[in-house]
Order: sequence, then C-alpha cells, then structure tokens
Amino acid sequence: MRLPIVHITPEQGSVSAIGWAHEIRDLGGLAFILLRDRTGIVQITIPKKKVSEDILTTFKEISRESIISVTGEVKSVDKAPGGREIVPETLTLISRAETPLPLDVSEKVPAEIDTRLDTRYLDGRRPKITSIFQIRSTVQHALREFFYKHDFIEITTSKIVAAATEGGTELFPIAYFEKEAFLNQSPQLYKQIMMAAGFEKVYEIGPIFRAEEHNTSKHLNEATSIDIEVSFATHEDVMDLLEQLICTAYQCVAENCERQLEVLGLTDFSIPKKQFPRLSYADAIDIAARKMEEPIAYGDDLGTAAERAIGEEMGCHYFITDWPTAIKPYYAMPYENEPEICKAFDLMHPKMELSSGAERIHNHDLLRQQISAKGLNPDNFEFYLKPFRYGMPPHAGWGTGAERLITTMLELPNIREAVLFPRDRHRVVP
Ligand code: AMO
Repeated sequence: MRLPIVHITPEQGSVSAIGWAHEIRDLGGLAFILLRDRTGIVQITIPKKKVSEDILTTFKEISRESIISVTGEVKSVDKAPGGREIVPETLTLISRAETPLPLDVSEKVPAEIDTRLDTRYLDGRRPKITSIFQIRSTVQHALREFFYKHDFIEITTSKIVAAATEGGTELFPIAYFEKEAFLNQSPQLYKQIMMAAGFEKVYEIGPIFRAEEHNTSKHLNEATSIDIEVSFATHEDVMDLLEQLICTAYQCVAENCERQLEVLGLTDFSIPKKQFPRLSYADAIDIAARKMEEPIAYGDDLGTAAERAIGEEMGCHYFITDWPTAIKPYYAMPYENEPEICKAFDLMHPKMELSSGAERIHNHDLLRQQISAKGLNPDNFEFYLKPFRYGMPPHAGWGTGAERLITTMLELPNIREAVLFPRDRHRVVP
C-alpha cells in the first residue's frame, strides 16, 4: 500500500510518494514541487546540479495538477509544509494535466459555485471540499452506528412509486412501461407499512425527489432523507431520539474530524445541548408576528422569513410542536381532545428546518377520512391503507434532510455545498 503523505516523516529515510503536483516553482538552481494527496502536502526539493538529467527532463514536463510519483530521502526542513522535504532519486510523470486548468485547485483564484460544481473532479481536490465530504461520511457513519446500537433495522424501499406521499404536487413523473409512475418524495408510506409488518424500529438513509420549482439555497430536487419509524412510540419518544441523534452526530464529528474542522475554519465547533426547547406552533406564530414586517397569522405555514425570525429569537436547535392538523400531512395524529391540533413536530436549526415528524394515525377509518379531508382519493392509497386493517401498532417517526444537517453543522452558505452532484431547477449535469 502507498504511504499517505501525512504519514511521511524524516525518520523514514527513503520513501516513495504519489499524488498531484499542487504547486511548481522554478527558482533557477533550485526547484520545488508541492506534492498533494487528500491527507496533506509534502515538498519535493530539486537541487538542479545534484539530481539526474532524467529528473530535470521530467520536471520540465510536469504541469500543475499532474499525477507524479517520487522516491527519495526525506529530510527535516523547518520552512517546508509538515517540516520535511523529499530530495528525489526518481521522479515520474504518471498522468499529465492539460493547461489551462478549468479551476484553480490552490484556491488562489476564487471560483463561482456553478464553475465549481461543473468541475467537481478538480473542486473535490480542494482541502475544504474534501473536508466537507469526509465530515458527511463521518456523520452518516455515526447515524448508522446510533441506529444499530438502538436496535433499528435498516431498510431500503423503492424509489419508483405510483402514489404521492406528501400531498398531490411536487412529483417527478417517469416513463414506466405502460403504467403511471413517479420518483418517490419520501419513504413515508413504506416505513409505516413496515410497522404493520412487525419490524418495530426501522431506518432508511436514501434519496427523495421533489419537483419543487423554487431554486433556493436550502432546496434540492434530489435530497437525502434520514428516515425512522418506531412502533409503540409517541411523538415525544421520537423527538427525544432525534435530539439524541443530532447531538451524537456533532459529538462524533468533534471527536474524529478535528483536522477537517480546522480546514473549514470551524475552530469554535460546539455540540448542541439537550434538551432542545419545545415551542408550540401557536407560540412560534406569536414570535414571528412580533418580529416580522409581513403579516402572519395562526394557520399559516412558516415561510423562510418566519423561520429566520423565530430562529433568531431561539438561537439554538428547537422543536415546533402541536401544529394545526389542517397544515400537516394526513398521517399526523390529531390530539384526542383537540383534533384541530396534531402530534406533529418540526426540528429547527436557527437557520432552517431540519426534520419533520409525527405520531401517526394507526386507525384505518380515521386515516381514510384524513386522506379524503386533504382532497386526495383514498382508493389510490389502497396498498398503504390495507395494512392498517390487520393489526397496526401505534407508531411515530420522522425524516431529516441529510444535506440540511451538514449545511447547518458546517455553516455552509448553500445546500449545494453539501452535495457532490446537486440536482436543482437548472442542473442535471454532471
Ligand atoms: P418533509 O417533507 O418535511 O417530511 O421532509 C423531511 C425533511 O427532509 C428535508 N427536505 C429537503 N431537503 C432539501 N431539499 C428539499 N427539497 C427537501 N425536502 C425535504 C428537510 C425536511 O425537514 N414524510 C415526512 C417525514 C416524516 O414525517 O417522517 C417528510 O417527508 O430537512
């Protein structure tokens, strides 16, 4: 196996290293190449009078971002990155990069996000970008470990479906032989069916597709949803689980990604404190009405301006609970004594919504009624409704946007920064 650059030390004597030519400097009698891999940078120092003709010929052919390999003695040098340099005994050009480069990897020349997304193959070489996705990988690992420890079963449900879950709009139709089909908006119906199937605790981390027209810094047309569903649980139970999970994800990043956080300039990275405040929807509306210029009233959805106003006041992660039944999906359980309010919640970061969830209706007739009340045809939901007739346990769950979790955790200016190949209103390539 090759030696990652971060592990090269002067004590090793002779080493071989391989990576990208990050910077090339020719000072006449002396030349330098900064050799980079995803772990770091090491300096190759070429004293022209002391190295072979072959090395000098190869040096002339190397362009920035070419792949090169080197063997040679490692020496301590104070001024070089990591305090060491390699004086080459051999130098090989393995894969030459054309010039000019479509993007400056060294970040000396700033680039627009569109250019960066078009050239992820270069953008991804930037330490900041690598760090974002290393942290995302750490978070997903932490989530899976958390679910495994809490006895969840990981499920994978179909993304090709015949029915809408979150209402009748925002679906991408697809050509599916002679049938009408869509890309799934949420695993909602399937995770509930698995409660009927007796799985008790399930989770899925997978894609969701939303044909939302708006092109904003927090919406994607293809996002990753972290979904759970738990039998014999209330909305309170799954809210507790959610805040525990968020804290665990932050904790895991703090413990394992110190270098990446430093690269991103997040030296004051802090772990959210439990218990997150629980604010009722009615109180949330009061705050928004007080702080916002535009009018807002009980029964309105919370738009971006309202979310910002309330988030500013709260200043930390918080839940909005007890939503009007009329503005939450049909599957949310209404309070028995006050059915115009339901046991639904949103988890909010001061900047945006992270999750939605609810205790669900487990009574077949009530669910049918709520589907009709939303103007949907219950006959189209027969595959979903039928399981409610054969012993459906009470259950609750939530869905959390993975990209929003990363965007808020790393204070990224745009959700697209948390996705390798974002899909938005204008972008389907690459
Ligand atoms: P909801 O529609 O609120 O709830 O989605 C849950 C979470 O998914 C993320 N999300 C998005 N992220 C980026 N771009 C989008 N277009 C987008 N749409 C959603 C958000 C959001 O909070 N079935 C319910 C969940 C449940 O009750 O279990 C649902 O899908 O972070």
